[in-house]
Amino acid sequence: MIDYTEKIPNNVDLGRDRVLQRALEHWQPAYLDWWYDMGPDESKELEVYLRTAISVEPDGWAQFGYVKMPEYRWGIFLQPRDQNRQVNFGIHKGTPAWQEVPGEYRSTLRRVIVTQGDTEPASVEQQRLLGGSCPSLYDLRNIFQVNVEEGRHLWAMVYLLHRYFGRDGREEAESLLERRSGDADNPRILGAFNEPTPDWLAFYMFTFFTDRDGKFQLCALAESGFDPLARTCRFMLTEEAHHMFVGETGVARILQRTCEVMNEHKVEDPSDVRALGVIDLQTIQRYLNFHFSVTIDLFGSDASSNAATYFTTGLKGRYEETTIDDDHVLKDAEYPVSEVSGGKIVTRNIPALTAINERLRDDYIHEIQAGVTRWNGIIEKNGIPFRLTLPHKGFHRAIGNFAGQHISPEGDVLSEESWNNRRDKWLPSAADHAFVESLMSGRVIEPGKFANWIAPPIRGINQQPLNFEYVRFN
Ligand code: BYC
Ligand code: FE
Ligand code: FE
Repeated sequence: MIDYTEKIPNNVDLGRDRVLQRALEHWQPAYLDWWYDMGPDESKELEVYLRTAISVEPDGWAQFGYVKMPEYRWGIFLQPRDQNRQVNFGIHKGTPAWQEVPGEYRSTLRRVIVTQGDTEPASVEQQRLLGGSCPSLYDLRNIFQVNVEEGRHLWAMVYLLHRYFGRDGREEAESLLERRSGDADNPRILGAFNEPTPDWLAFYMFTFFTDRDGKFQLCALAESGFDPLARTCRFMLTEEAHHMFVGETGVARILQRTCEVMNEHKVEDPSDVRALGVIDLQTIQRYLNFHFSVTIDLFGSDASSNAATYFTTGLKGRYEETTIDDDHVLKDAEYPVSEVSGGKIVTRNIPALTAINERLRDDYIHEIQAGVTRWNGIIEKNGIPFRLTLPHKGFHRAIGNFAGQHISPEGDVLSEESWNNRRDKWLPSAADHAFVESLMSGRVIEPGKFANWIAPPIRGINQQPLNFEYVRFN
C-alpha cells in the first residue's frame, strides 16, 4: 500500500532511510520549481479531475478527484518484490536478481536510467503551451493527466538515482531538471525529445507513437536483472497505457470528424476539406510520417554494441523476454537488418546480440501497424477511399543504417535532390503547420463543447458524462 501521510508518497518504506528521504526532500522543491517554470503554462490555479495512484495492484489502483497540479502527490511506487525473481537472460541467467547495483555495471546502468529519466520532463516541456489551444475540457484534462504522470516517471528514475547511485546519482538528478527540450546549449538527450510539439495533432501523434516507444523501452527495462529498475518500470507501464489511449483516440476522433465533414459536403480535395475547418487526410498522413520516423530513431542503431552489452550483462532485455522461446543468451543467433548497398535496400543477418535495438524496433512497428489499421477502419467505415500507411523504416532517419540516406516512404533509394523536391509531399511543411495552427488558435473550455476539427470521444473519463467539468477555472 502507498503511504500518503509522508511528504513523498511511497511504497518503498522511505521513512526508514532518513538520509535518502532527506536527499529526496531536498530535490522536491527543485522539482516544483521546474514544474512551475516548465510545466503546463498558466495552470497553477486550475482544478483538474485527475487520477492518483492509491495502490500498486493492477486492479483499482487509481482514485479520481479535483487536484491543483502543483499539489499532485508525485510519489515513488514500485511493483511488489518477487523474492524468487532471477536474472532471466544474458551471462548471469539463472542467478538471483540483483537488489543492489553490481559495481562493474554501475556507470552503464546509470546512463540507461538517466536516458530514460530525461525523456519524462522533456515531454512535459514539449507540451507546455498546448493548454492554450485545447479542443475541449476533456482533452485539456487528458493532457494534464499525461503531464503529471510524466512528472511522476521522472520521480521514479530520480528515486533509483538517489537510492542506488550515491553522489553521482544525486548530480544526475539535478541535471535532469536543468536540461531543456530544444535548448541549443543544454538539450535533452534523445533526438525526438528536442522536437517541438506545436499543436494537438502533433500531441496525439506523439502520445500514440512516442509514448509507445516509452512502453517498449519500459518493457525492456522491466526485464532487467537489476530488480528495483524492473519493479519501477512495471508500475510505470500501468500509467503508460492511458497516454497511448489519448493518442490513438485523439487521432481517431480527428479522422472521424474529417470524414464526416467530407461526406456531408461531398468534398475530397484537401483544399476544399481545409476550407471547411477540418484537417485533410493528406496532412494527417504527413504528420504520421514525421512522428513515426523520428520515433523509430529512438530505438538506436540497427547494429549496436551498447545494446549487445546491455543484454549480455542482464541490464536490459527484449520485449516480453521471458515468453520468448529461445536460450535467452543468443550467443550464436542471428537477426535480419536492412541497409543501403549499391543504391538498393538489402537485408542481411547479423548477430542477434548486436541487433537487439532492431528487434525491439520491429516489435514496436508491429504494434504501431495494428493501430494504423484501426485508424483506417474509421476511414473505411465512412466510405472514403483513402488509407493511411506507415512509411518504410528507412524513411527520414537520423540514427542507424539509414542515417544520411534518402529513402522515399515506399522504400526507394533516392538522390538528395529528388528527395528534397518531394519533401513537402511527405513531411509537414511550414504551410501545413500554419494551417493546423490556424485551426487551433483558441481554446474550447465550455463543458461538453468540442472544437470543429475533432469529434467528441465515445465516453468520458471515469464514467463521467462528456459535459462534465473536467477542469475548473476559478
Ligand atoms: N537521439 O549504440 P546506439 C519515453 C546515441 S521514451 C540522440 O544505437 P544505444 C517517453 C546513443 O546514446 C523511452 N542520440 O545507442 C515517451 C549512443 O551515444 P554514444 C526512453 C541517440 O545506447 C514519451 C550513440 O547514439 N527510454 O519513456 O544502443 C513521453 C550510438 O547509438 C539516439 C529509453 O530510451 C537518439 N534517438 O541505444 C515521455 C531507454 N539514439 O554512446 C517519455 C533507455 C542513439 O555514442 N535508453 N543515440 O555517446 C536506451 O536504452 C538507449 O540509450 C537507446 C539508444 C535505446 C536510446
Ligand atoms: Fe513516461
Ligand atoms: Fe508516457
